Amino acid sequence: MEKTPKSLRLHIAIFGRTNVGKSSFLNMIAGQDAAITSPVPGTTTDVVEKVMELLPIGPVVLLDTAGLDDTSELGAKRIQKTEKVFGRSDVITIICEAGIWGEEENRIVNESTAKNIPVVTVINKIDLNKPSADYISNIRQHGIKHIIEVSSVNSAERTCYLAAFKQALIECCPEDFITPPPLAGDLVRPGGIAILIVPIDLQAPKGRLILPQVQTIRDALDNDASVIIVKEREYAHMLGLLKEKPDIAICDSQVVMKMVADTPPDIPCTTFSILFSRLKGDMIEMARGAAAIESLKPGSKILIAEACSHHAAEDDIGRVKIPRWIRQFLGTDLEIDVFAGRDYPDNLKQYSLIVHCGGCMLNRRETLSRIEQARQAGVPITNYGMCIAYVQGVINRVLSPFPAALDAFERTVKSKLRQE
Ligand SMILES: Nc1nc2c(ncn2[C@@H]2O[C@H](COP(=O)(O)OP(=O)(O)OP(=O)(O)O)[C@@H](O)[C@H]2O)c(=O)[nH]1
Ligand code: SF4
Ligand SMILES: [Mg+2]
Repeated sequence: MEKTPKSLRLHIAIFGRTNVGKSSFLNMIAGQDAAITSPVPGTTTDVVEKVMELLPIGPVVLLDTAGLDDTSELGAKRIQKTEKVFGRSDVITIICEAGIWGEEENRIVNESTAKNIPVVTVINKIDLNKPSADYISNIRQHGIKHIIEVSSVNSAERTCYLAAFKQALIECCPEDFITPPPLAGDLVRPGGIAILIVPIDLQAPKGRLILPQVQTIRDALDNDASVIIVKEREYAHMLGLLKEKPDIAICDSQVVMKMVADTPPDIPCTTFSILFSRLKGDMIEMARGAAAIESLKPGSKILIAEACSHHAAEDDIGRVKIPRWIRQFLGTDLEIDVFAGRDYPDNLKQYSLIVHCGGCMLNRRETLSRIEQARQAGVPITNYGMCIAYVQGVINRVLSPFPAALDAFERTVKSKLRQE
């Protein structure tokens, strides 16, 4: 479980004023000194991430942040970093001290409410100051149901504080963590077969499969199905050998045209990237976004957003191949910006379309938050897999295992045609 990717963990952000004991609380929960603490306000300057197993909730990441009232010279920069953490938080904990509640705490509550992120309030340092009934009822008046009282430096009581914190998390944990949307398990019957088509080209990492492939294999196995893994060249041959039709064929987007050409019409097929658009975000919104490609005009600006900053390969999918395929498809030139890593531009309105990577390293809330930012800016958003399937003319086929997404795509295409 130590190896659970970060993107699948419940992200618990720790916010509050400087010196209230945010880092001490993280250390108490983690049972080790993961973050530096000191009596000097402004000790934590960067986001500190601690991955751990918080049973029975499961794998989590605790995110310790800089205080939101930091008035030092570098304070504004730190606060900006802290605020970005909202975008990837599944649960927010506000650390406070008895008797102190003001603008900083209200800001956290308001932002969490606006983003629909559940809040747990932790009243810390109760060894110094016990909260009054009025103080607690004032917090409740802000709509906060989950309040616990701790002393982060009292290790004798750790078990008791930890239990209270877990209980609060279980009560407010987002539904998605309890029942995440399926990856591929609903597309293959117990006893059925999933064929995965995995190109082993120069970009494939040496000696291993990549995360989306591994997760899909695991999901099929969890659903008592069998998995056959082939390269694209062996796929048609393997289909010929099978006595029974597979329930689903799933390929890497880069070989989607070949997969569709080799797959008889009665075998459903899709791509890893499309599966991930459902698991991590909003598949229907991404399908609608693909329909916007057709309306791009010469000089339209496109944002290619990649969640990891990796060394760009010569024939990089985001930087080279997708821009080339879109330009070829439209027969026109376009302006293309590439953003990689945690950066996601603030001024999305300048773009006519966002094409996002599969987001396998992002957690669901972060992907949803990026989709929401696009929606608020009125910019269509799609992902690599849908974009590639669209420009290669096979999107209807690879969306057909998902009738609601296919319907959203077709309706958007029709309404765009009517507008033109
Ligand atoms: N008595 C008492 N002291 C505490 C408690 N929690 C933290 N402290 C002390 O308060 C001081 C600040 O703790 P930190 O954990 O560094 O606080 P922080 O909120 O992370 O502070 P910044 O990183 O500066 O924003 C340290 O001296 C801690 O030892 C507590 O429950 N009781
Ligand atoms: S760039 Fe996107 S799709 Fe590629 S590994 Fe990172 S998160 Fe996954
Ligand atoms: Mg700190």
